[in-house]
Amino acid sequence: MSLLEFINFPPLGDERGSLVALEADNTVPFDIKRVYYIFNTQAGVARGFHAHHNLKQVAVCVTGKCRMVLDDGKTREDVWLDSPTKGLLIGDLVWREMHDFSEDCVLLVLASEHYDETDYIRDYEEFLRCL
Ligand code: T46
Repeated sequence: MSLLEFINFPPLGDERGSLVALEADNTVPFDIKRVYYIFNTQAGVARGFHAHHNLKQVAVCVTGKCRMVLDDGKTREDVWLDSPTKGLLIGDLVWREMHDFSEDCVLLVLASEHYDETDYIRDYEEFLRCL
């Protein structure tokens, strides 16, 4: 089974343009406790390189693109997030890296929990031990 679980957000809108609605427990399969976005990532910079003990997230590039790598300790897969209607669901205990940000990239992330630094696993060997 693939690690890549997508959520296709239906584009709403009309002749004026498009709109995407992200709704907790509906288009997003959890209660959203936190929203953050990553922008202005400098050329050649990669981010992430960690996993979480207890955090579900949906990531979507609302503009621009970046390449998301997911790794569950057995399989490593990557995907371009390059559409404001393409969400990627990231579950617990999945190592993630973000690479190849376009200059205009805005990566929006919806999270199931409040920010908690103790939830991060930032060492890959420790991540493997947690599985
Ligand atoms: C993830 C990927 C996709 C906060 O204070 N509150 C927050 O909610 C977040 C997300 C971060 N921060 C602080 C912690 C650091 O001082 O912002 C700084 C940058 O965070 P970090 O280095 O963790 O950023 P990324 O891009 O490596 O990872 C982030 C999320 O932290 C992470 O949960 O899954 O994006």
